[in-house]
Amino acid sequence: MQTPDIQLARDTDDPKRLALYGRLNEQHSAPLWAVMAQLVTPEPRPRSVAHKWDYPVMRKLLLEAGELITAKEAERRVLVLENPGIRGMSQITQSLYAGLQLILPGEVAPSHRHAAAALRLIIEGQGGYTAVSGERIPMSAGDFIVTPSWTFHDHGNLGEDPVIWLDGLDVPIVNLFDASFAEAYPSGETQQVERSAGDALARYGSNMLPIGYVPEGSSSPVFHYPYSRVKEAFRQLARGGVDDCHGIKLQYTNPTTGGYPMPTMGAFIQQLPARFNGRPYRCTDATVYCVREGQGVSTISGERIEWNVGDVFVAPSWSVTSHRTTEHAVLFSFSDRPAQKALGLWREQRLDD
Ligand code: GTQ
Repeated sequence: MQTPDIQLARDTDDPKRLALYGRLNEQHSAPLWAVMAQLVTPEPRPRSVAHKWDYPVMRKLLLEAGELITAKEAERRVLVLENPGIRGMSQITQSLYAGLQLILPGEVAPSHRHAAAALRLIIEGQGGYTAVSGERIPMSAGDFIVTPSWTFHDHGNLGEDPVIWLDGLDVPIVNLFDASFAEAYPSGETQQVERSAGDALARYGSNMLPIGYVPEGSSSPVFHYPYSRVKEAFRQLARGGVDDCHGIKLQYTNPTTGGYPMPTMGAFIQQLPARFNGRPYRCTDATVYCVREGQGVSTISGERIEWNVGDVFVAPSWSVTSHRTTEHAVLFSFSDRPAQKALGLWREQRLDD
């Protein structure tokens, strides 16, 4: 068998040791002591870096793509957001994929399903929908939508304007386990509509459950988390206290369990009051933010990131992060927190100013 051309361990000049390393290499083996420090690090050493994707710039490029390729031809017309520290991997963090998707009026992105779970945060446009489990979920700006693993989903735009949203998928996690499957919907481009819009939200998301309901699977039976409900909650909560790191921060839940909407990805939304000067914080889940309202500045690992509505920015694992605002702002975010918690890996730390 061909020995791959690998970098031999170089922790020494001792010719005897180097000769041993050569013979180890021939046996597809290597000395742990030469790689231990990179392998078992005292704290996270992410290759991904803090970065912001400017919405007006990305929006222009996305609309340009809209003139060059149809949603049907592309299957999904998406600009992948690639972390500058790990280019070419289709990853925004070590464990997550993110992209900006465009559907033009009258277009359909054909139905398919895959092992990877997806979440969406609608950025702009009226009249878009995602069909999941026989229900067409209407998309409004600020809505959070989940597409659990292995559920058929197609997207469409019945309105008159471009519809743009942020996609988050757990593709790198699925591929870490070499557990990827995917297939097209067997009959036609769009799935059969079997339930009226709002059915799942009424059934499972109204502080009640159908009598005799038994949870099935590990994902939320609610696929749609309308922004109008988030706003209502924030209006009420603004009368109370504000966390000194996070402002008023809520996590989206599976209402039947109180857990995360999906086993691999968690999503959050936080309201930061005007003139908020947040205390620094870090956690082991690298976090992707999308600005929903307002503007502000986040400092991530000492780097200043100024943000406005629609911008997407990412904080790597364990990077010290703080948020500041001049005006009222709302940040959506998602991460692999449920996966880390399930594996007993998640840590967080509040730091002093
Ligand atoms: O909407 O199904 O950004 O399958 C990447 C892969 C979106 C989707 C993406 C996908 C989708």
